Amino acid sequence: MGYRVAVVGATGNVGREMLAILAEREFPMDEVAAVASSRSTNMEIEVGDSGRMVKCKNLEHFDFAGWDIALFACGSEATRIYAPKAAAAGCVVIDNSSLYRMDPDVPLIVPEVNPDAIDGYKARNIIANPNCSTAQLVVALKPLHDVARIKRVIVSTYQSVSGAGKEGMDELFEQSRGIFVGDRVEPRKFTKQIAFNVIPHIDAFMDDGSTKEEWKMVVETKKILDPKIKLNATCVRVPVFVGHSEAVNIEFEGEMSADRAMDILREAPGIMLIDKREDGGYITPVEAAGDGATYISRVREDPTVDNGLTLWCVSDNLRKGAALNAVQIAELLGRRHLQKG
Ligand code: 11C
Repeated sequence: MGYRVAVVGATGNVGREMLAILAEREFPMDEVAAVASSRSTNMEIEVGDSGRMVKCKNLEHFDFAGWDIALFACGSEATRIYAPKAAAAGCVVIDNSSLYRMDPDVPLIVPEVNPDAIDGYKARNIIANPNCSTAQLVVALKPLHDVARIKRVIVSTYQSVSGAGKEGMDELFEQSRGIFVGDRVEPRKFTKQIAFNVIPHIDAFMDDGSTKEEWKMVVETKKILDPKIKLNATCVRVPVFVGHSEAVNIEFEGEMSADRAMDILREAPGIMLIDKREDGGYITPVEAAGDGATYISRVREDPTVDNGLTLWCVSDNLRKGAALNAVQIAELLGRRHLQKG
């Protein structure tokens, strides 16, 4: 006996990945519903590469009663209206938007990092999925923090355009093409030209001069991993289609050599350490795209502080950063709270 699972926002970048990952991981489903806005009603979409086709249902009229789990990937506006309805109907919502992440009654979960926090989900019947740039960072930090306690993290991100949805990907493609054929494409989704450029701005500006993407990395890392960790982020959009990269500088309370860190990371869940200290002996986003791992490369000591370490961290932002993490949360929920059969 399996679950009845609804994917809300099924036609978007993350929703499609959610369907694909449910199929790939053979999540036990008796039924899967692809739910989307009225524009997509009756559109046929494939569940990953399974050959199984489903017709999109209209979110406005979808009855969540009798559905066990809803994976939401439809943005904050629709989530604000429909997630509480789904939760009230007895369906557990796993939400990919930022809406509920900092709600004290909503667990914010990365299964490799804070699985026990899921037990609090019953307060609202909602579980939050973190921001993509936070998810891969805490997977990398957790095993090191367990050994030598992290005091401070300085992170610079190199975030792909798929983080801004299909429109972001289309803009990079069309602008790049336009530059070659002499047909200028003005920025629409991004504030400046993204093709052959980098933009030090993701999400809205905050009063202190940081951006909301940077703020999310701070507060989400504290909620998931440890409120005592101090973190400063600079988030940058780069002309990469899929895969977020991060240059991470970490200051520990205890000793942490590069060799010890590599031994720890090699054994840690969700991590692939690729660090050959030679030409090409590291991972780039092109290689991480389509995969579920958080890749770590370029591990080295930082001689400018006591117990300092620097590393490079790359992951597929649509997978570990969104859809895969959501499906892993569903698996954890199934094991701990919603056993079937
Ligand atoms: C980006 N990280 O790359 C964002 C996308 O809070 O879930 C995800 C935003 C979020 O633009």
